[in-house]
Amino acid sequence: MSSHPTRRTVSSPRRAWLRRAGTATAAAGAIAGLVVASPTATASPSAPAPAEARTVSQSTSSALAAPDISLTNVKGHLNQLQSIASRNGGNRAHGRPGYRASIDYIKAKLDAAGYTTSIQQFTASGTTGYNLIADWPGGDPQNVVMAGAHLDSVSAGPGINDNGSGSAAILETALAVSREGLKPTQHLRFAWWGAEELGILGSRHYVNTLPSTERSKIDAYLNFDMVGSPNPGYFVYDDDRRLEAVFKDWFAAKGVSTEIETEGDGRSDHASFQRVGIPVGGLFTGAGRTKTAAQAQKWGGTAGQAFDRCYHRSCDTTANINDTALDRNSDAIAHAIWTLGAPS
Ligand code: DTR
Ligand code: CA
Ligand code: ZN
Ligand code: ZN
Repeated sequence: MSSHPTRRTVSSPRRAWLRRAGTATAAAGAIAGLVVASPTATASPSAPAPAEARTVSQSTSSALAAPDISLTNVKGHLNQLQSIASRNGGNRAHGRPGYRASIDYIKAKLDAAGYTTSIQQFTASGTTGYNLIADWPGGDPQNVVMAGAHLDSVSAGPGINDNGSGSAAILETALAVSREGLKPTQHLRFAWWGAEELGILGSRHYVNTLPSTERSKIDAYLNFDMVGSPNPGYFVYDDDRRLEAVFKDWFAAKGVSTEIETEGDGRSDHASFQRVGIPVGGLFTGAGRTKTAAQAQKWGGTAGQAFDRCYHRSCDTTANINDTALDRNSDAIAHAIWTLGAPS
């Protein structure tokens, strides 16, 4: 959705950690203090055996790297969201049964993985909407790292890239946190938003109804809206330079060049957090804009064609996904959670 809210910068001592984090390397180095224990809950059936408890000593020179996020698992979630849409009139839009079924699917996975989940109701266009909030128990409650994605589609189609891709990628990252029994220093919170397509309404409701004392604990909000576009670009939000660096450095280490996300200001759920001064970051693979020849040169794909020709159309199905882009972005999300989750 396009809107350009006035940005207010709210300084907060809690966000000093982000400044201390410096580059991603420094933050990643802090991960050495992580303690990893066997998960308390039953891991999801597709999960490998739980990791044995082990303490990563402070002296560990290399940071505790995030695990590989399985593209197969992420696409398994997309298949489920596709089936839900197919069983519910072809979409997962706000106010339609397919949206609530999508919420229920994701909540069930998180409950089984040991998350503390809650469904927040709100009204939009005269219909009940739902946000799903999932907290990973532990970590410093005064310092929260959030990752979010809108779960609603447009009414025209199943919304698999927009935004099943972001929803599935953060779901699988959250499940990996559980499988690894991660004990991050920061408190981790994941969110799936309703009614983004109506105007970023679900996340706006969440932020507007969050007490200011709770808002000030959120040190970073990471947004993932369209991360598997079929003719992908690799765009990184540039709203906060340290959050931007976490992603840029990771892609650079993989030999993938990135560009600054330029069409996003106010056009997705990060705007709800940005407008109250919370540092935001995120990833995007492109929507209706056309890929240039120069972009095709560095990223592959087709110049002169939209990043996602099925944007907001009925053809935004499981066939409308680029596997390499979805896999890379899922792994980048996990890297950001492991890095930002445990600054010293
Ligand atoms: N508003 C999103 C799609 C979108 C368009 N530009 C950006 C930039 C950054 C994130 C998302 C988007 C939607 O249609 O859901
Ligand atoms: Ca992967
Ligand atoms: Zn959309
Ligand atoms: Zn979207």
